Amino acid sequence: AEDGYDLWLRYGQPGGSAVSIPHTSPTLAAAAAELRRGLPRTTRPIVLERATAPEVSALGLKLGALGDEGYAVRQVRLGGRAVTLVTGNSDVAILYGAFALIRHARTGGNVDTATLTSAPRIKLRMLDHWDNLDGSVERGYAGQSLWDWWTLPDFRDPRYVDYARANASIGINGTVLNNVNAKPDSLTAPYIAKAAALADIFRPYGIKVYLSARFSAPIEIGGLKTADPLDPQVAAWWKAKADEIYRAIPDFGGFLVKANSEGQPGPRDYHRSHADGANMMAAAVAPHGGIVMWRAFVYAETNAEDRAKQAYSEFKPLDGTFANNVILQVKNGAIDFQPREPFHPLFGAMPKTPLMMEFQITKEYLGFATHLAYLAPMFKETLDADTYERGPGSTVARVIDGSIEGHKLTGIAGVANIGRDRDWSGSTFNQANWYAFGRLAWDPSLPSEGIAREWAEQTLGTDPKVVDTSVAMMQGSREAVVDYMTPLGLAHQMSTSGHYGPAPWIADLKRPEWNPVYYNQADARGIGFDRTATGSDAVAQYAPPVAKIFADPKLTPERDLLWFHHVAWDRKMASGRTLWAEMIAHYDRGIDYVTGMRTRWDGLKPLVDAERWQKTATYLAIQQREARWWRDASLAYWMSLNHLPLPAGEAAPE
Ligand code: GCW
Repeated sequence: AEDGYDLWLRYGQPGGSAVSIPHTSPTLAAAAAELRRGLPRTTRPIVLERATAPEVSALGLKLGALGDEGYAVRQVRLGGRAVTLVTGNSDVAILYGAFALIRHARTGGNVDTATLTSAPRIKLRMLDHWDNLDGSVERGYAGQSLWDWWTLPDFRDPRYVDYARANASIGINGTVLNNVNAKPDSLTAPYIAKAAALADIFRPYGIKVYLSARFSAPIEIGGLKTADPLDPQVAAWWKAKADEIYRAIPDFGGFLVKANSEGQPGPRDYHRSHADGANMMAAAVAPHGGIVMWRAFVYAETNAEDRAKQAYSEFKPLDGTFANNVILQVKNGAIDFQPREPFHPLFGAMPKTPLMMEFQITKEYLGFATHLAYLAPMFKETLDADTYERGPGSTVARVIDGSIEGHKLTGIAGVANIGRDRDWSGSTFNQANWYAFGRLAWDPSLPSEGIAREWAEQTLGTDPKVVDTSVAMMQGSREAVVDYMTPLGLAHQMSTSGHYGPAPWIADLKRPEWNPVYYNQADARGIGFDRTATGSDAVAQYAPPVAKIFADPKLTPERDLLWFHHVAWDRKMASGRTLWAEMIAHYDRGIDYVTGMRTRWDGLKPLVDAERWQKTATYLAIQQREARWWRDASLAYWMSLNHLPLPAGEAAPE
């Protein structure tokens, strides 16, 4: 049975191409094995060799700027034979080239004539696992953690290799093994040994291991009285800890830190700044070439400021004070991975600090594993947004690829949607989000539809009907979720803590910013959060040309309207409808889209293997039922406030 285990690496019968590696290494051996398994039989032999090897450099190929990781595939004559050469400046680059060639072949390209050239635009392309040491995964919907901490480091589950293969095939080069809500134990000797075993497995695939570090670890496992970053004993403890880790993992990537956020300890506990904390830890890993990824996701119980403003307020004044091996990790939006958020105001606001993107691949707020939502259009929406940091064209993508300010340290992270389920991600279509994240991390300018197409061709087969139908389903699926959950700029209406299902009425949780009513601000008169000068003035955190648009309800795109404005129920929208009628139209449109996906998927029944077809069909039925639940529950609550009737022709909530 087809259980989805092979992800997009469904090779079928090996073609048995002739592949040679004049100089071998574990990475090149892996690349050759992949080509032998993954390619159809080719006419020309394939040679994997570095660009600096004499026989390759003698060819005088114009390879452009490949950097350390970029690859080139060329048809050349080597040693008197016509061959397909896969080359680059490192073995990992060649591995990426091998996977690109397989992708080329499996999406209809001809290997014997292939000419491919590509280099990643972003240096750190990371998966962040929110995996706990007890095997659970925070916001994970694909089963238990992949990491079997209990049997590591001795037992090296072959699945770890498949994880590395899948990631290398899309260019991911780093993995944070453990949850940002970190337990200090992850930094103890036994866990360092476990992490080292994983690092050994991932190394040939170009993947470095990183760990989330708990700021108070010097107290909890070091026996110190304080974790004050300016205390010399604390700094010395982290230095010794880093040295210990690097003895076990010589190419350890560094630390990811969630500090003073949602109850996590941090430098603010000692009245020190986030820069004090980050720089102290950065100094510990710097001698080894390590980095610190410091998260900007902060908001505090004691802070009455609009939650959407707090990260900017905290971090913007620190611009220019971070050590050069620190990178600030900023979520795509200012609240928390909602189905739609305007881009985070920190992008474009800290020119002297490298900022990396944090996307969420796991669908915490988009229906968990069950709802079908292809996230590339959402990722692209943020990456393509213009910050105006240095005038028009200063897109978020150009902030994070370092090109605006010339930063060398650049990065993008996705919170993984991976677990021990046979299909890794909880559903077939969720695999596409892992895939799309990797492809966009490599090149943020790739079109989301093109990514969907190549994913579908490799995952579901090349039958044009299957591919076209799947791509058509995927492309609008995230917008459908926005429509039936939180249309027109609404956010955080999910039931609190679980984040599943509608609960716009919740008002009684102890922290105001945990309550959906805080975000919708709905009342008899209207709905939406006033973030203009008459409200929280969050709009002022954007560059003036952007702020000008978001400050004016007439200029604000309707998709973001209720994020920035409190709007009367009878406001006239672009369609000519009132806001109330427009909201209903969006809820309905979302449901209709899901109904359409069901119909389309039904048409593929004869063309997709039974197991994956059935699971998807069942999930779509759940999604349709829950899309209606979202509309009906939301409308019932809005109607209890506005006392407006449903427009003529609209069925009453079931
Ligand atoms: O998205 C929210 C989640 C928390 C998460 C937190 C964070 C890891 O609800 O589960 O904790 O953000 O990003 O730190």
